[in-house]
Amino acid sequence: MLVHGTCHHDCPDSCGWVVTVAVDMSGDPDHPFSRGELCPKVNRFLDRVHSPDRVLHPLRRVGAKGEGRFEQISWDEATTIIAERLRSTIRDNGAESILPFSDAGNQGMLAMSGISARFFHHLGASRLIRALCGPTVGAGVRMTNGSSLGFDPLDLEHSRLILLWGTNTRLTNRHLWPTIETARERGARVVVIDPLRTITADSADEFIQPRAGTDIAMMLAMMHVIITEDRFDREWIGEYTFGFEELAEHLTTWTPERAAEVTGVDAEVIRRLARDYATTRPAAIRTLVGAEHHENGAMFFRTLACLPALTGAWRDRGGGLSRSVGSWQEELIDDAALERPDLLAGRSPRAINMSRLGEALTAADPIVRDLIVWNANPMVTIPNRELVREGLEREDLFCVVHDQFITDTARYADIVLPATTHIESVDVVPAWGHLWLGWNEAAITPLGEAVSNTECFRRIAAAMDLDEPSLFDDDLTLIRDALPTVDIDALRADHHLRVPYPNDGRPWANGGFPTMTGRVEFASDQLEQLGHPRLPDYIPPVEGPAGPLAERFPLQLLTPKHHLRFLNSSYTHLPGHGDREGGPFIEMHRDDAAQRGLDQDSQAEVHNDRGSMSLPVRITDRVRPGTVVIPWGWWADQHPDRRVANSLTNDTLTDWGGGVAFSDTLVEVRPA
Ligand SMILES: Nc1nc2c(c(=O)[nH]1)N[C@H]1C(S)=C(S)[C@@H](COP(=O)(O)OP(=O)(O)OC[C@H]3O[C@@H](n4cnc5c(=O)[nH]c(N)nc54)[C@H](O)[C@@H]3O)O[C@H]1N2
Ligand SMILES: Nc1nc2c(c(=O)[nH]1)N[C@H]1C(S)=C(S)[C@@H](COP(=O)(O)OP(=O)(O)OC[C@H]3O[C@@H](n4cnc5c(=O)[nH]c(N)nc54)[C@H](O)[C@@H]3O)O[C@H]1N2
Ligand code: SF4
Ligand SMILES: [Mo]
Repeated sequence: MLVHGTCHHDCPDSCGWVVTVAVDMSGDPDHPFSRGELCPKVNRFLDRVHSPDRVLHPLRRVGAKGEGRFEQISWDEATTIIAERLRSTIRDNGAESILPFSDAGNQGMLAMSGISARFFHHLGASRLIRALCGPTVGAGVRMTNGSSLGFDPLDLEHSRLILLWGTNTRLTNRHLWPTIETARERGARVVVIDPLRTITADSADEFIQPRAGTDIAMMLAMMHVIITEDRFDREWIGEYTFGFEELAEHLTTWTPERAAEVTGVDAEVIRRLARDYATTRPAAIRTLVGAEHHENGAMFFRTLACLPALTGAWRDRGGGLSRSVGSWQEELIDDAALERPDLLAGRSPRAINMSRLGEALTAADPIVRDLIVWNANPMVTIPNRELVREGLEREDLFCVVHDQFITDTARYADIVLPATTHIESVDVVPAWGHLWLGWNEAAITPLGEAVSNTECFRRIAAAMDLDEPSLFDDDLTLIRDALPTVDIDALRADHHLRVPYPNDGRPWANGGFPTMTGRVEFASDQLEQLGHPRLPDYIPPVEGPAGPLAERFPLQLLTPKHHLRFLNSSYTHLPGHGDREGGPFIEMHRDDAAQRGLDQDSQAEVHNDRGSMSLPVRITDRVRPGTVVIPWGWWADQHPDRRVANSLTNDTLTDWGGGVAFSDTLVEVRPA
């Protein structure tokens, strides 16, 4: 029997798959975006499903927190323990002492939300600001355009100039690469702008390498050139933008020479890039998430969004800004029906930013007494992770983790609950890298006693004797309620559905920007009222080469996605994945290594005030001197000192949008 599904990973490609039940799983050749291919992460998905390390039963901790020793208990025992604890917390401390914590380990609509959201709303628990990945990009673009909607990435095939700005397409969005190759065959030039020479940069026509976190200066200088050389689109600007004169005035001092000093990119390169961008049509900027992880992350995207407005690039199909298309999909989803915020019944519990989990667990008032984690592995994925560990070690903290494996986070749980994999439960997957909403049919019955995220919270709600009926809606009811305009039976039969999108592929060609002025806002009253500069501006990060910590910690650390066989923190521990990627390392420029008495394969100690870790050195020319790289995703087990890349990273929040500045991290390195 063949069963169709859609990959659930937090990955823009949301590939279609076909499971030949119990035997095989492969790409769905009829999927319009992934066209029959999966990827080196998910090609072995059945090995993950049937891994001997799967958690298949509820477990109770018997060792110390972090030790990873558990005993099997029944679902009844587990939910009774959880229910008693949550009830006593609500009675003694109030529901805000309960913190739900989840991310996008499974980005299915029901896996991400639904019963869990209703359950915590009903309790009045603390709310989680889930803004680690993407919302800052949207918040930045919205301050310029009033909307975060960009153009369909498949329309890049019409582009003649493609700037891949802070995105590693060949690694992170691999099924888009054929479209870029098609554009090239038709004459497009591809320019990669990244502080790292990635595999995407290796395949580009041109690679421009600014210092991390400095691109805004380059964008300002590009706009300076476009304006001073009279290469802007006067007519489009007149019709559809606000604040051009102010912007032009503000940019007079932003010469390419000034930007060159900040970015390290030659002034002539910036000048030529600006001219190419302004004179080639259609000109596309393609970006995803990576560049938001800076103190000025939202300003990066607010400034980036000014470029296509200046040149009128939005006029053309294949011109403008292309980013996550999640917002096109979200227009189909009735969040209120899915999450039922009305169950808060007038209460307004505090909101805790997920990137500050360490602080929340060690310093919040009222104290976090109970932490419920699903779809997430914060001990690997959250910055300033040693503070997260300190919090999880608290003897008075009660922690529940619902996952498929004993992750670094699950090791600290009092109760571990077994989670299904995506082929074991029904869901709908809203993609953020293409315009098809995917159906996911359960292909096999759940292994062992594993349950889906919705069923997990139905069971906890039942054990608490809650009588709110919507906490017990079944999955198909949830799906029908959340997608009121979608023909669910047709979606189920066809496996995917294209979401509404302008037929001519030019979403902003004729304006319609939903800002206060109804125009693209080069100058923003709203930002000014919020205490930010009203015009695009470059503000150097506090934890940057020009900041106060640079004397003690002179090297900028990047911790990017890098491994073909990893998807965030998932897979690193599975055979055929971590073992084939060889193990963690730090990449350094030869000069930085030599200055510190280090060479290829020397053991280095990397440290700052947040933590330290020991890693073998790889000499690389992928980075400029002054930048070092620790590829991210490895677990503590894979490091002799049980530290991970996020032991070092910065948990300062972004300027706005609620994201976090992982990539403004300073370190020093010495021989271990
Ligand atoms: N230093 C550094 N840190 C980063 C990043 C970086 O580039 N550098 N990237 C950041 C980004 S962009 C992101 S999105 C986050 C990702 O952070 P996470 O979303 O936390 O990471 P994942 O590994 O994708 O998934 C977490 C867990 O979800 C579990 N899971 C999968 N399916 C299910 C399910 O159906 N139910 C349940 N209950 N669990 C399930 C997996 O087994 C896994 O343990 O990390 C961020 N952290
Ligand atoms: N193989 C694989 N694919 C994945 C993932 C994975 O873990 N593995 N994770 C998935 C997830 S959760 C996400 S969010 C997407 C992310 O997809 P992308 O956004 O494409 O990937 P990132 O690696 O986060 O960042 C892209 C690039 O931004 C660069 N960058 C960092 N700071 C700056 C800066 O200041 N300026 C510029 N110009 N560039 C900068 C980094 O060096 C990196 O090469 O990938 C998804 N796909
Ligand atoms: S992880 Fe991404 S590329 Fe791989 S199968 Fe899933 S959606 Fe496709
Ligand atoms: Mo992400």
